[in-house]
Amino acid sequence: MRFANHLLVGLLALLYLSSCQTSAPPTSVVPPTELSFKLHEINKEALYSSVATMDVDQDGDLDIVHGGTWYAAPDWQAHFVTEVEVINGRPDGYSHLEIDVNQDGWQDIVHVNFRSKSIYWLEHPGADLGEWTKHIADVPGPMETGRLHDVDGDGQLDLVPSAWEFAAWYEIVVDQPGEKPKWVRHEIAPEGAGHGSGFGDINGDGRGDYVGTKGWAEAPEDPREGAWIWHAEFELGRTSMPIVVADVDEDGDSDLIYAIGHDYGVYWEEQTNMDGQRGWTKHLIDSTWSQGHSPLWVDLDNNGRKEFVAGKRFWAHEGKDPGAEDPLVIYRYEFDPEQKAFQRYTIQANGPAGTGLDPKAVDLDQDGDLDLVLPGRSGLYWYENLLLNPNTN
Ligand SMILES: [Ca+2]
Ligand SMILES: [Ca+2]
Ligand SMILES: [Ca+2]
Ligand SMILES: [Ca+2]
Repeated sequence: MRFANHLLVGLLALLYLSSCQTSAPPTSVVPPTELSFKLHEINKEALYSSVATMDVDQDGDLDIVHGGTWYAAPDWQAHFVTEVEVINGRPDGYSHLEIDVNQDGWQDIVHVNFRSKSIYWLEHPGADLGEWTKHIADVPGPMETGRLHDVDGDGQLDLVPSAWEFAAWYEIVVDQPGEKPKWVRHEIAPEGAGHGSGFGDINGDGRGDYVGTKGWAEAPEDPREGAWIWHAEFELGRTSMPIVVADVDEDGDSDLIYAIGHDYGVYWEEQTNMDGQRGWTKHLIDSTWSQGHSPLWVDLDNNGRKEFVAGKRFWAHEGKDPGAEDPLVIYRYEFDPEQKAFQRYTIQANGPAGTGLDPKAVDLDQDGDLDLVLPGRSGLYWYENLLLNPNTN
């Protein structure tokens, strides 16, 4: 009996350990791996700048929503979502943020827009998979795109738009699941307006701060009510969206990584501390390609260290941006602490995919590695990461 108990305890411990191994991040970082990617074309005629990945029909695999169409996995059969407004030749939908806005159990999509200056959400129709319903949340002014973050730390995602004329965040309040949500706007700091923004804990107090191109806004104890404190500490230029906030050099403080949105240059801004005085040192990562408008911060080679994944946004300004005619490239950059520099790895050397305004890194084929789903004016594609299960297709 005692032996059986020991056996049971041992089995439970084994089960616990194996469950930890699948869910917890690796305890140590290993050297980066060269990766291969397989290109899949979903619709080369598609034009929308953003993409969402979600299980639209709740059959267990991840589908793709792109503007007025959703594509059902695994054969990407096209289905109607809704008519998307086209303004001066550009469709709305400058972000495709997956979130169950009304908490009815079906994921909806939030579009944050430049030309219509609006934030709206497309309500998932539910089990009948009919047309999605558009609900305007606010019309606050032109926005490059937006991202979801838990700004107030209540466990619910909030919307942080990247706006030219204001800096604010939106809390989505749902009193009863399925009821109409309220969008509550909270001001951050007017100085945070501009081309590019980010969100993350800059000063290490555990609260997420807002990063603009000319400084950062320190979150108050209650981000809903208190005043955000502006710190004009750097000048980044017209950056990507997002500006990634992460401890690049692993020395305990948060640094910034970004590309220039409509020109050449990828940089990181190192946070420094001299006698208690915070400072920032700019480092060039790559000057060879332009229009890195929409980077991601993800671990594609599963080695425990995230990479800055960035590529060109195709035809951002109809060919008027510097380098617009250059090859459509996509790279990932992983920091090497020994060299104190980023190492570059190629994902795409010359087209066809661009990164648009809201690309996604997600394990689309559910084989254990992150794949890339890439929207833009050169079409809709996905890159299958061949790190794991490379011979299944
Ligand atoms: Ca919903
Ligand atoms: Ca650091
Ligand atoms: Ca990595
Ligand atoms: Ca995968």
